[in-house]
Amino acid sequence: RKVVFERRAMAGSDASSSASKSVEDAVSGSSQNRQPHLAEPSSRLGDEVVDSVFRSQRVATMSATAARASMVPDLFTSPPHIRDLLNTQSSQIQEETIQECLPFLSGIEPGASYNDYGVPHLERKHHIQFLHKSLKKLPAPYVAADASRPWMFYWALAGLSALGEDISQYREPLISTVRPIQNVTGGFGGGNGQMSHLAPTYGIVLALAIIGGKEALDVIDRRAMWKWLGALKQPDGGFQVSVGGEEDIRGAYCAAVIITLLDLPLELPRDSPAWTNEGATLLTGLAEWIGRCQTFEGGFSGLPDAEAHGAYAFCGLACLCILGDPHVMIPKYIDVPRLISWLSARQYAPEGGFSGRTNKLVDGCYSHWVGGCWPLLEACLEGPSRPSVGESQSQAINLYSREGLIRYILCCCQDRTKRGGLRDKPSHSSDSYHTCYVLAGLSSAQHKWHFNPTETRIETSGNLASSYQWTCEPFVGDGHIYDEEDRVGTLHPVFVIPEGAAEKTRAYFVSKGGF
Ligand code: FPP
Ligand code: K
Ligand code: ZN
Repeated sequence: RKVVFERRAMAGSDASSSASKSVEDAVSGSSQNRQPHLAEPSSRLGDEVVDSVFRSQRVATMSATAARASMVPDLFTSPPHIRDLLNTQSSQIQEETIQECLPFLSGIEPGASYNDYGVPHLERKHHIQFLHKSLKKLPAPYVAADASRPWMFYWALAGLSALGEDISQYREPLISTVRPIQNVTGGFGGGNGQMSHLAPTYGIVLALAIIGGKEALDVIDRRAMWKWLGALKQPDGGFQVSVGGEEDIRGAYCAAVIITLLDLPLELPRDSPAWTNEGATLLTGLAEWIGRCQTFEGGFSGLPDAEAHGAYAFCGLACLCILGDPHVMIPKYIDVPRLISWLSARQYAPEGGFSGRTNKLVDGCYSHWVGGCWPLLEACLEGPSRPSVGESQSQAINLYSREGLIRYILCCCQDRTKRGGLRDKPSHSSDSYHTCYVLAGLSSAQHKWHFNPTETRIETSGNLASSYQWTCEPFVGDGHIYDEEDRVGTLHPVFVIPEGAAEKTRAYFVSKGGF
């Protein structure tokens, strides 16, 4: 690999480079203690002397660990070249985060097993066990997460599916658990007796779609759902998340997912706050409303005129990709170059992962919220795929470092103890939310999606049929730094459920027809 050769050459010729330091640190295992940024001239000179005197000895005793570290490009083992010199709490915790991640990225964890690229394997068995456990009885402190139970069904089922695990054992318990959470006035709450909210409704609809089958899908009262969505639709085009609740871009995305998967009619109920005698629908003004969420930075905020955040970028882009074809809808409503600029600034080095917003820290869950934006944007720029997708990968547009993301995920986000699960960053505990979205990010980095209307799998004559026209293949090219055994399953780039599940759900409701 080009970068590795460069670094080896530098270690032989210019001992003051940080590259030679990182190999040395890898040998001594002292990366954690390195104070990389303001390297004082005196200690640098010291390093040079030590380096030249002991180089031959060091090479002779170079352990397997150091050999491994030398497989990792400098970009992921050295402190960044450009640093924030303004000392604030933000710049301090950024520096701490780099120091926290470097030992994991350098492949120097003792006793861990690494591949030829200095990347640890996916601890599939432990992550599967972790997710199964998350669906059993939880410790008392989880009472605070009671209203998030529907999300937990989705996170575990999506994660287990991505890991290749059979989930059919959960069909009956899921059906009997979610049935009483549905309200007769439409939608699902966070638990029994709670008012309906778009977030848990989205989680339950996706969980039922993953589990699949007539009995599961028939739990959903589509007519009541349609009435309730009418009550949430606002005259300015957006959706409230609950009746009288906040109007935000989560609501827009969740509503669009539900409308298309359940193939609901678009006409507004007569008592909707958005009803007009000009025939406004559930979708009127929605794309324009999302366009208003793009901020001066280029990202998306939760509602117009607020701060851009990665989670909202995914909601906005995925919603536009439900409302129409990516290459049509995204450029029509969004300043694409400005969005690419903001999204690109979310990927950090040496960490390799994504942050959620300007001046904040990398976090594993943004592997999906930010990482999941790339396939949608790449499809926007590439346009509809021609039939021979396999050949087109060499000309495919790649907007981010898949290698960086995969390194962050496999090196920093895995709890590699027997607890398993994936996490925000090494200092944080694994949980099912991060497990789901880190795996979703890994899946998307390992695959190449095409918006491919010529290979449509279902009848597209109905409303909102764009999102059933995606096809996928393994990604080939730069960033293939994992072994085949560490590949995870494919998740639909818009719905984030296993490939095929959205198509089946939609087909089932289309075949059922109106209500
Ligand atoms: C900031 O948290 C996080 C947000 C402002 C939004 C989070 C929203 C989601 C993750 C999902 C929304 C999507 C749906 C479909 C409901 P923080 O300040 O703890 O994190 P940060 O420092 O990384 O910004
Ligand atoms: K965070
Ligand atoms: Zn997170």
